[in-house]
Amino acid sequence: MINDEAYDPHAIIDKWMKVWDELRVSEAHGLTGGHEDEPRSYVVSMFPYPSGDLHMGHAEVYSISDAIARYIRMQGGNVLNAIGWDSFGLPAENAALKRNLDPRDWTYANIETQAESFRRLGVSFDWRTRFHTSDPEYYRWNQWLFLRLFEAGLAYRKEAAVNWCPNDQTVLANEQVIGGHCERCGTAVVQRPLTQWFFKVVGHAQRMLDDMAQLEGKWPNEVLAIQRNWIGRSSGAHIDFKIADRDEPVRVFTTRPDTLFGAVFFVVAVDSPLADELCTADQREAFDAYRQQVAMATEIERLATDRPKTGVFIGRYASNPINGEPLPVYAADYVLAHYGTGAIMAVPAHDQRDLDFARAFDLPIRVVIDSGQPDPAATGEATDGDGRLVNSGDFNGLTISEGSEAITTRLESNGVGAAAVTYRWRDWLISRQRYWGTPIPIVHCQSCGLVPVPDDQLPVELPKSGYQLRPEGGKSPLESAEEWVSVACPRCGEPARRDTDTMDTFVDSSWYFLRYPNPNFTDGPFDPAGVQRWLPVDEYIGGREHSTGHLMYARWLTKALHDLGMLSFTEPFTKLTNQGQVIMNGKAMSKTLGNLVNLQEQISLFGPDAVRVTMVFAGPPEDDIDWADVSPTGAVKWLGRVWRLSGELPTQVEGTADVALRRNVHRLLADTTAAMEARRLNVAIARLMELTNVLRRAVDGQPGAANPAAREGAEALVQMLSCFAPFTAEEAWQRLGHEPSVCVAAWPKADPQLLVEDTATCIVQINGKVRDRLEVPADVSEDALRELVLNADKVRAALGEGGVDRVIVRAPKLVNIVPAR
Ligand code: ANZ
Ligand code: ZN
Repeated sequence: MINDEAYDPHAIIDKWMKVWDELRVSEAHGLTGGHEDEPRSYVVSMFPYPSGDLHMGHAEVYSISDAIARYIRMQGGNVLNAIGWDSFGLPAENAALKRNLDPRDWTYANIETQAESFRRLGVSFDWRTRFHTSDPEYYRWNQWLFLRLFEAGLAYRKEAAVNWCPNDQTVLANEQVIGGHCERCGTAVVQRPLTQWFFKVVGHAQRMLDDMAQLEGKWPNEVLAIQRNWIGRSSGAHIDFKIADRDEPVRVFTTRPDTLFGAVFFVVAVDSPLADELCTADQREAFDAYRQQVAMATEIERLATDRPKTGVFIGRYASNPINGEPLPVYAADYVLAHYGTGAIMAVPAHDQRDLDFARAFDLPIRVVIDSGQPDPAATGEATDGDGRLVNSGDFNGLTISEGSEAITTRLESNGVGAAAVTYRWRDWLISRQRYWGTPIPIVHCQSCGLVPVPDDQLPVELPKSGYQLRPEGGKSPLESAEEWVSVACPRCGEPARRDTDTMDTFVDSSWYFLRYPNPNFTDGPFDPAGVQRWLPVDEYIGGREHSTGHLMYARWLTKALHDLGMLSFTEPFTKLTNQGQVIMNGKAMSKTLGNLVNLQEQISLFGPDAVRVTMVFAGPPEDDIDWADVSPTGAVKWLGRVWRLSGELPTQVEGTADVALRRNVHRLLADTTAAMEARRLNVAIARLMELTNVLRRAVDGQPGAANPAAREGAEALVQMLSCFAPFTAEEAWQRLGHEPSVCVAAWPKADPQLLVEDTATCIVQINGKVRDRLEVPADVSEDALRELVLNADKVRAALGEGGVDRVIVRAPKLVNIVPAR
């Protein structure tokens, strides 16, 4: 059969979108119950933010996640492949301010555009899950959850230093501070104390670490390592130091209680209230000047180890609880106010930062661990090697770990210390002085204080007018929405004011996957039956850049809701796959850089399937894709070859199936399956390309298009292809004579019998004398066998430099070599 029609990737889009909708091929069975016999699989890719139309990055994530979803579905899984939108956030508000529009209009128009693009990309979402976090029906439950956390003491308000741009008169999110400067105007950002809302996440730090045991081997190691590091567990001791003329002792955290005898001075964070309180009158002027200077530096600058150490003596002395020695108290910026207790005992001999400080301020240096390393006072290098305690009274001679334990025990029995663990992780600051987010459901009453909005008054909807109000002076735009702000106190009825902050959008995204199974549920944030059925998420797909943010928050909230009795599991995402970024000439794509590649344009040039295949074939999912290095033309050609092939196979097969071809087909089928299982999707595509070549040769030569093995191979190829190129696969399936849809066909299975390679023993003779025996494939070709034999070690050794005159090959059993003379 000759086929000279051309493959047109565009002609088939509308046709198959319609068929799929009619057949509901992408829908999960039994969203909130039923179909229990089908193994269920819940696939979620991090939901999109509607900043415009879909971009190349979206195309990558959803090409990957959809291939996974389709694969599991073909393996007989009942797949819920969910979609929704993360639709609150700053870009909408900024765009709206610029154009004087309601952010709703901008947001919801973008969502419609993206939804249409997803359909045209052929992503097999179950559209029944769809919701948007900016819908009052969704953020109502954000507020409800906030109130449950508030009641449980997990949401609280406190004063905290936040990023402040003195020029724009506004608070900035960390992401808006670029190298210490305001993203918009370039002014140096300063820290400013404001009263903010926090979620108390740190109390779960240890469980966040312990529960990683559930994720080991299923999440990328790198993400787990990043999270471990971010939580930053340190163990050691709390030690209380008495301060002259102060009742309360000051507590420090140390990882090295064994070095207590080496403490020669004491440091408090310059920006802590404690420093301010301890400073004596005659040191006041110097202290204030120093504090002012430090306020200009960022935390990153302050932590840099290579900075010269600065500080100021504040006129007081602390007493070492182990021996009563007086230690001068300094305020310095290398001690952070919010880590540990904000105060340290300084041991210059064994801590580099303390040593740098001691040398700058001419303070004594006392070695208390004999590690055999050179004297720190002479070298300027603190010693941190293993060794035994010296200059430490009756603890001399103990090892570091024995000394730590013994000193901690002594302190404990004297009531001035205890073993302790600290974490670097901080509580989550969730309030934003922004309009386009979930209003915090709290009323401030003069007499009752913080009063929760009663559940039956939720949602507290955003006032329609608020968007016109610019953030000013660190105040939320909502503060000027006077009519909205003034309410009667829900408790006493007196005039009161609403909280005018909105929640960080990461609150919205830390539980959205719980609502997908029943997005219209009205009795709670999520339907327990749906959660019971689908959760936890089996396959979660998204970027590694969310390691310390979203992925931490979602894990934390899951634990908090578990503790509140709302969830039965403690980890939300069983398996995580990271995808890389799509870049251009080594740089992130962006409008300002002018290197933005438009997805719709690529689709109209090459068709959705070729774009999808290109994305997945470019490398392992977690690698970045440089669009400058790839081109969908190769994918278009390949898809065209599959399509042509599918039109060349007669429906009537003839003869017996060719065994060699079947072996080849089944080997590639097994390899593709293994690659899919390992989520090496690029490798799976490579195998399918190989299979296409094998089939092309078979159809053009032996055993020919009518052989049953050719059809078997082509059907398997098209079925597997449907994970990556659903439109082309569907069309090819039809050309092969099948009813739609290939997406609900089963994944083909490799016949294990065809995978065992038959082998034969080949005898190698040189001049008629047996020199070697080789195990070779039973169906080895003469050429391949000649190669094998001539490269065998023994044969090469026997032949030496002389070369070969003649080789007589009788595949697979015998090869006779006549050497050159
Ligand atoms: C005495 C000491 C002796 C220390 C020694 C270290 C070595 P990690 O591992 O990061 O938790 N430290 C404690 N609180 C601090 C703060 N707010 N700002 C800056 N540094 C602080 O480090 C804990 C160690 O860092 C603590 O142990 C303390 O110095 C310092 F040979 O105490 B160490
Ligand atoms: Zn009141």
